[in-house]
Amino acid sequence: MPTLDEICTSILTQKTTSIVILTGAGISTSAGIPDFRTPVVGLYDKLTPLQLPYPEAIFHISYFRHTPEPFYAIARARHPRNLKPTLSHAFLALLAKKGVLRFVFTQNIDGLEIDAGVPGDKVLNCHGSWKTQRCFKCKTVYADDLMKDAIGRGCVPYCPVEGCGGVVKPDVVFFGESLPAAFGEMESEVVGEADLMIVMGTSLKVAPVSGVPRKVGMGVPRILVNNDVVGDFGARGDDDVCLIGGCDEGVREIVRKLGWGEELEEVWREAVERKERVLEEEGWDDDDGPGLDECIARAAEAMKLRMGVSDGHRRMLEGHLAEKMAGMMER
Ligand code: CNA
Repeated sequence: MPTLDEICTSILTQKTTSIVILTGAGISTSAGIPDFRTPVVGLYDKLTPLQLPYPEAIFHISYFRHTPEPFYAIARARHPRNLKPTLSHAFLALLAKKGVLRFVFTQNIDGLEIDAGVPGDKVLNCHGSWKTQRCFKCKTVYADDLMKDAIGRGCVPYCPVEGCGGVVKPDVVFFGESLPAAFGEMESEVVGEADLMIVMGTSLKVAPVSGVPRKVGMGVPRILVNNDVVGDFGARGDDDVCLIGGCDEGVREIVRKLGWGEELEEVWREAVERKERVLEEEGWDDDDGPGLDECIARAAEAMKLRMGVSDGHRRMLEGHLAEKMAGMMER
């Protein structure tokens, strides 16, 4: 059985040189951005006052295209640009620096892997990213400063192209949209080359990305770093090592065994300082604007005023998307 010690020895002796990683919202919660599904503190439970037809609706393209207001009402509090990388993001950068990182599939849209220093060609944002945006209708790119302004005011931005007026959408893959073609390509290319798979901070509830860990070859060790056991972890018996608990804590345990603790702290400190400089240059301020709970409360009030429209949408979507509510969500 490959214990964590044996896996770490294999990395240190350069027998393990092709680590493939899959990350999710759990690696960014310590940066202050809630995940989706953790009870009470996760976004889905927090959204209850908005009385959405189902929580995922806020990120479902069928809902967003007609009712983008809830998304933009909470965007100020969820916008990832004023966030700093966590220790777990720095761990990915450290693996790259050590030359053992093959690839990172991230489901996150916050861009913190790149901010931490992971080379761009080693990361795929499977669900897109919030760094750019365009008109949903005519696809014209929308300017960053206009987006920043709209998010700051909690308003829905619309396309300025004459005769268009479509709603602007961040380049995030909403439920109901296709993943970038690069996902299938990279999955075929790198998963078979993995000599270690690490899965961190994901419920593995969103297909098709949730299938990646199952595609790693039998006999290849898999490490799960997560608050709970997810997917088929444990089913491969000896090949699965589950570090159940916080991502940052799990990472500290791994690097302690590798003897890379100090180096990790340094990579992390540099990444945070780099991001702080960028935020200062761009004029993002951690403390300005309402938090998520306040944004939701305000949006709930505003939606009450236009309840007729919301009820209509709710009835339509409840019928149209009922099957999406059960079990796994597919992009
Ligand atoms: P999820 O379904 O909310 O699951 C998160 C998982 O991480 C759960 O199993 C939690 O128990 C676990 N978890 C939460 N916090 C920690 C922690 N600190 N340490 C260890 N485990 C933790 O989120 P997934 O990523 O699995 O779902 C995919 C969605 C979430 C993607 O489409 C993302 O775009 C979306 N999302 C992204 C962000 C982000 O970019 N930071 C934030 C929230 C949601």
